Amino acid sequence: MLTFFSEDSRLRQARTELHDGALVSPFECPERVDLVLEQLRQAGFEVRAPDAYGLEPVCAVHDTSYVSFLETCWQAWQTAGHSGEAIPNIWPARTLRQDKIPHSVSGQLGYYALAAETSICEGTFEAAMASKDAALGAVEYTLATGEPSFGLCRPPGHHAAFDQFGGYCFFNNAAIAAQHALDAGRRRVAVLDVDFHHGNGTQQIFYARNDVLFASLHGDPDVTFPYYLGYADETGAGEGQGFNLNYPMAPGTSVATWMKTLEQALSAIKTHECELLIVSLGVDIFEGDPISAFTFKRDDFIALGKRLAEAGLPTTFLMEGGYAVEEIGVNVVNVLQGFEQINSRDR
Ligand code: SP5
Ligand code: ZN
Repeated sequence: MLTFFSEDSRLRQARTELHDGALVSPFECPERVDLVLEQLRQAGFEVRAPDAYGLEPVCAVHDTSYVSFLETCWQAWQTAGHSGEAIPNIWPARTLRQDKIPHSVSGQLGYYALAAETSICEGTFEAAMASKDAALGAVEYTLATGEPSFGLCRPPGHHAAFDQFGGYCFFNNAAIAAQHALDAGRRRVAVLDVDFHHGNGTQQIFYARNDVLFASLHGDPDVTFPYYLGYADETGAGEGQGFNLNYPMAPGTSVATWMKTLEQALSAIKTHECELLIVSLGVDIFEGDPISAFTFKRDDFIALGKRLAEAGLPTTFLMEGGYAVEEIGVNVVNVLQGFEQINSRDR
């Protein structure tokens, strides 16, 4: 399967993540892409560098002031004299004003962040740009040819909302790709999110719209990040009513139950006549993932790929999470190879 990847994805090399009350080396590290690339090459998949698409497709789903903040944050943080990486430590919480965007970079960090684990450092903006270019390259290829593609996006995207970063995400690659497909004339796009964590950003961006069907299988937010979104009763608003589908599942849920739940999501995608399938592919559903709690084994990823191919739609896969670094490449490539086994058989 043709893969799109930009080397600039490596430019974010954060040193700190707030985890378990300590600053640790981030789970979302550049080595992740090395292991995926190695397995893609072993599988004989071509890897192509995407074009640079600039900021226009980003601003089609994100707030321009938010984008400017990301572009200037690291410089402003250093100018303000801080020594570590940029990490928020105050937010416009419920009892504070929601309508002020402070001048200070510390105030802006809280305003534009939805979580504190994700630091901003040198190269973060450039890597986020590279990541969305991989998504755009992949989706453009699928739109042009009908063939499946894989955007090796790093950093990931699905937690990034209209004007907030967090959960290792800055630009919402899946949302950017979905909007790009609509702007190219597709009438309805499905985003199927199989990452262990709820895709709160993708949900928020499309919540009141019926041209993007968002379906997400994830760890129950009652006990799992991002905690404050991803419940089953979030079904969309206004015109978007019925176009948001959440399938929260308990930590430890079996693969059999997960696959049965996938049937519900795929059946909704079928009923709603989607013309393109974007898969937010997080392989943190793997049993060995250090921060997640589902139970996929290596071979289960092949079965997942096969089942997604049976949906019969033009499909673009976009990399989201997956932190069992040694296994990430095998797990990703298993999904893509499983998909191709069915996809090529059917033509
Ligand atoms: C894209 C993506 O997968 N983002 C995940 C962001 C998760 N950030 C917070 C994780 C907190 C995990 N705590 C888990 C404790 C397990 N012992
Ligand atoms: Zn995840």
